[in-house]
Amino acid sequence: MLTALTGVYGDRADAVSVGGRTASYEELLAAARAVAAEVAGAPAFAVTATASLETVAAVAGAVLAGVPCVPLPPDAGPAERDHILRDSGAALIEVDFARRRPDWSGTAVAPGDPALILYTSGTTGPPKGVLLSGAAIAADLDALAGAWQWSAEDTLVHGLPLFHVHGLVLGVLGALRTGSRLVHTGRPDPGAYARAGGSLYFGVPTVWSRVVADPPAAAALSGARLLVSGSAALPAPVFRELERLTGQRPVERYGMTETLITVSGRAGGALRPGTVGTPLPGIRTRVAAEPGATIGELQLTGATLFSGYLGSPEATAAAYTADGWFRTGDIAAIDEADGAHRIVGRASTDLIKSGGYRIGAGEVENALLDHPKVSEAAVVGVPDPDLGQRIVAFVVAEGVTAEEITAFVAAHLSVHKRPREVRFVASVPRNAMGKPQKNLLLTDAPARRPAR
Ligand code: MCA
Ligand code: AMP
Repeated sequence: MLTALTGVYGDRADAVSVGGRTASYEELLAAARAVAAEVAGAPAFAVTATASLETVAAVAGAVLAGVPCVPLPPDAGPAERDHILRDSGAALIEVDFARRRPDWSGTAVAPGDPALILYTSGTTGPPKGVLLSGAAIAADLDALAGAWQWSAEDTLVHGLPLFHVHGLVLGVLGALRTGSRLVHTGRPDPGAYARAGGSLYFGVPTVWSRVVADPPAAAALSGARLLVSGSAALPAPVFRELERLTGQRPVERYGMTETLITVSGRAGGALRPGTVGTPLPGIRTRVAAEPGATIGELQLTGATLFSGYLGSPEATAAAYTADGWFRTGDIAAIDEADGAHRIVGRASTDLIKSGGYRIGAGEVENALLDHPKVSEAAVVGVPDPDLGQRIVAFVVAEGVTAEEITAFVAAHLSVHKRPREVRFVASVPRNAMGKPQKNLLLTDAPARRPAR
């Protein structure tokens, strides 16, 4: 794709702009070829995925060389970083955007080969590597280009992290596949979105909620062609405020790291708050509801699905039903009249979505339990107006402050996995099996001051 773009728009000096630095497709291709030359033949390679041209070059280089890239969250603490590097076996490389390696001649890449390995949390245990093939990514981007009428005429603007599907697959590879200009704002701030003058904008609901809280920034987006929300549920009031302030209804779409984006509203189609549209071409969905019920687990099949969890055939098998449908773990309803999908919630409360980030309660609990003063821990996501959910940790601990506990988690895991609130309790209520009863913690656990 990048090679083709170079032929058509090679002299577009501002083809890709990230955090204020710009590059033409030719410059980006040269940097990507240097990466491809360096990693060719390796099983995988890792980069610290800062919001930078280097990360864009690394991912483009991975696709060229047919070697999967593992993007490391730049704020990942040492434990998370070590786990990802050890589990993937990827060597960490430094990308030098200015370096030229003309000796790379290219290899034949099979579309089914993994292009990315993205680490994502389950309900328990450390994050798992999700293998995404070039073919799945291409199928998804082409389906989305159709649904959103996304083309080389567009300027895509976003400021999302470059180590997840939203910012990296849609937000970088999507721009390179459609040939739209890309402006990455560094961070997804309303003011930066307003100044970027794009036609197509991506954001998680927290970003859109911050945009509507800044009416002049929202008004500046009224000239855009399409505002797209995803990664978590967009609250209906934010949807309505966006429409009021920008004159347009946002398109909502639904996806997962394991499935890529599978359900979406259409540009020019009916867009209703609380619905995420209909399946993209090539995707089939069903709701596994109990007899007589209309809501149940959303299950799906299609060409955009992952190739498995790295090194975990059991976990991969467990993610599918006996008849081969992927189990999303999301509870959904499908409108009988128009097929619009509504995501009602998650089957497990142990997967938390905060600011669009997916966080496993078990991973945070394990980090808390590593603290010598913490004897029990239970982590929950509680509703939050800005983040959707915020992480609250209930701990049994003596002689340690909430700040010390939060700092301890931050030293192990990514910043966004830190509890926003630590509540000290006398004990964690458990059922007969010893499993924490988290609903009781939220309703009636007595708060207790920590003993110093
Ligand atoms: C954060 N801070 C904290 C804590 N957490 N301080 C103390 N205790 C904590 N627990 C700090 C931060 O470091 C930051 O400091 C400041 O508080 C503000 O943090 P926050 O409120 O989190 O705001 P933010 O940093 O601006 O983050 C909001 C965000 C971010 C920008 C919306 O959550 C984000 O980028 N979300 C996107 C996630 C995403 O891309 N998900 C896609 C997954 P300082 O200001 O000093 O730095 S892919 C996916 O879901 C699928 C496939 C799909 O459908 O898309
Ligand atoms: P991740 O693997 O980080 O991509 O997180 C995937 C999860 O995000 C899904 O299983 C859903 O719970 C949630 N999600 C993504 N998009 C939406 C959406 N538009 N509405 C509600 N939930 C969403």
